[in-house]
Amino acid sequence: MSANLEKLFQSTKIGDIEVANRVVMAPLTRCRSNEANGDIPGSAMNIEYYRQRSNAGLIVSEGTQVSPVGKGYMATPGIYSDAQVDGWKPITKAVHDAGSKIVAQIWHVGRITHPGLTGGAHPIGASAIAPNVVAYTHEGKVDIPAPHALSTTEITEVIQQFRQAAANAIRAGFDGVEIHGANGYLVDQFLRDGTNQRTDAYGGSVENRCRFALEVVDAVVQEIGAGRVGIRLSPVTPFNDIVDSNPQAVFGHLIESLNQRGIAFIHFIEGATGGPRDVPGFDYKWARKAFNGTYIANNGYDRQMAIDAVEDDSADAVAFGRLFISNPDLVQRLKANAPLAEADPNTFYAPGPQGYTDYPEMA
Ligand code: 8OZ
Repeated sequence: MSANLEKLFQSTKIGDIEVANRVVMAPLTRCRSNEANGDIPGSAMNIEYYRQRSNAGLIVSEGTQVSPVGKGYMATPGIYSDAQVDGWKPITKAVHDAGSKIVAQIWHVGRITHPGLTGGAHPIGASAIAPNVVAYTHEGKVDIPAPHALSTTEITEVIQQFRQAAANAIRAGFDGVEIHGANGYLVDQFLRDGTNQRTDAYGGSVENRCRFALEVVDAVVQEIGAGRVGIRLSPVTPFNDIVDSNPQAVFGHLIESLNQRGIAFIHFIEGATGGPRDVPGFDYKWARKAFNGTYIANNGYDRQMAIDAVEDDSADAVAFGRLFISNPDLVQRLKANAPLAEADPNTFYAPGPQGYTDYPEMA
């Protein structure tokens, strides 16, 4: 190892997962699965996209829904059917062949969807409160109805879907899973008092609002082992119309409870998702010290910020999203301090290879 190789580029272990460097590819919704056949990933183009980015120490897959009603956008992949599991296999193989590791981001959108995306099923949520956001269906932009508030029996069924998704991820060749607990989707909807007004064991107190997240974690840990489980959290993001009166209290309790489970990592979106980092309401430095597992930092990092964060121990690893869209060889570029290409938002969710597999490697 070269004496001046920054720690960001040095190998480490994230739980049970050995990674070649501490650069993580963030989960990125790209809407390019085979929707007509049942939300199946694994086209030649999908394989090539992940293969190109296998210089990351760890790849977090795009969000992959744990059930049909857990889907909130067109052409996102699932991980509940055998055909979807088979679809993921060549992707995980290509990533491993290139020397990288990949975890599946297992995802339920909860109230952030519309029957036009779920095969007609009505959206579900912690409480029957409609989000002030729109859904994009094949019929265009539509308002979202208030979700059906899950009964406790239905909560148990959803937890079982997360457990099955984790088992499926391992069958598909993934190294583990990241539970999507961020950005106003189902797990987050249970955590927050803006979206959770339940009066049963899953609502009210901070402990009760954390119950669903922790039961999902426990089920997934039981299925695949704590060393292969992480969770993504966004304590202060306003994304998807999510609010809470005291994020420090909720996420403080959650992190201390996650410590008891010994999970591999927490992946923090620091600040507003894809926006400003300096949003008050949560102390990441406290979280970094309080959590015993790997701290993956995300949101608006550039090269120097990432190098400094790992060097000064405010993070173990740093995840990049948009930069990985437009720089397939991001780790090589960061190592060389080479210029970085800008991503074109017009092709983030467009079908086809344009803006997906056609960003060139550096000259
Ligand atoms: C952007 C567009 C669609 C989905 C998230 C899964 O925010 C997403 C997402 C982001 O975590």
